[in-house]
Amino acid sequence: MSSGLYSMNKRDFDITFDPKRVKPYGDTMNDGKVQLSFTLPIQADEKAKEAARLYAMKMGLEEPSVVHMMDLGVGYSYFVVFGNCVHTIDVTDIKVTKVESTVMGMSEVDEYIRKNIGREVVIVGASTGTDAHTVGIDAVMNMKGYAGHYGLERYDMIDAYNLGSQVPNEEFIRKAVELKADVLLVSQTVTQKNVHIQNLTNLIELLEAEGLRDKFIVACGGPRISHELAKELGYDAGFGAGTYAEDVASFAVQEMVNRGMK
Ligand code: B12
Repeated sequence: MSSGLYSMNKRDFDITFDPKRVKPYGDTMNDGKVQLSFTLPIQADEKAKEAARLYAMKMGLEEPSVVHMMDLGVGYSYFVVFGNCVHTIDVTDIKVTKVESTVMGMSEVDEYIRKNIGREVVIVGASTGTDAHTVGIDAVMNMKGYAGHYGLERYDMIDAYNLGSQVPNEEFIRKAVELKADVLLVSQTVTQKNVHIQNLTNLIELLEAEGLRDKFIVACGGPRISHELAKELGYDAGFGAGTYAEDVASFAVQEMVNRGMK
């Protein structure tokens, strides 16, 4: 039987979901359909289109089809390609390290603090080191928040201090001690040359050297931060893209209670 895009080959009839052999879903189970986009440093023409198709085939896609080509200027072309993936993934064998806390809403967090801590929780945050990006830490801390989720400044029972960006680690620690912080929040966006790893590591080393590490809950976040990475670097938790204030607030207050911090 021919193997055209809409032909009835074996895969079209295979509607069985097997968690040990998961494939991308297009319009039938296990069809493996994916869409990808990339740029080639060659002039956009028929030859470039064929180069894109052959390249997708070399990447392991079956029946690749170039559905869009765009001229990006002299000597560059952009493509969108559809194709069928043959690889499968065993999702029963995947282990992820994730933040273990129950996410509560803003008023629930306030109520939890009133009931279990009995005073305002002091949270100090900054984008540290040379990192100039403020939008991430603002999203979590600012009164107006992000995507309809209020930031920590809005919480009745949280005293939130956003120190802004490019805050040296030494200055961050000094301010945290001065404000009697319970929780430190670090934002890192730039990851070029692993600058975030160096900076995040340096903060923990400084805290340890000053005997302060255990005095604070320390969490970090950013588009390329995972909980796993954060734990590896000595943080209590790490938060990635799509985090809201309530995610980190819930973690921090529950962790404070677990540790008996009052
Ligand atoms: C806006 C922006 C800027 C603005 C920043 C303005 C400002 N006041 O922040 C300006 C123009 C200044 C800028 C500068 C630079 N930028 Co810039 N910038 C961006 C851009 C377009 C958007 C970032 C953003 O605001 N995202 C929106 C926020 C809401 O998302 P977020 O940061 O991921 O935050 C969320 C989560 O990650 C999490 N989170 C973040 N922090 C924290 C902290 C905690 C504790 C928690 C719990 C959660 C959390 O919660 C947030 C909400 O969900 C990105 C590209 C992109 N589209 O992402 C590039 C980007 C981040 N920039 C980049 C670069 C390289 C730079 C420069 C180095 C460029 C240069 N050569 O000068 C400089 C940085 C200089 C420096 N010293 O830092 C690169 C980073 C590449 C890398 N991996 O390192 C990107 C990805 C662009 C790119 N594709 O190359 N940038």
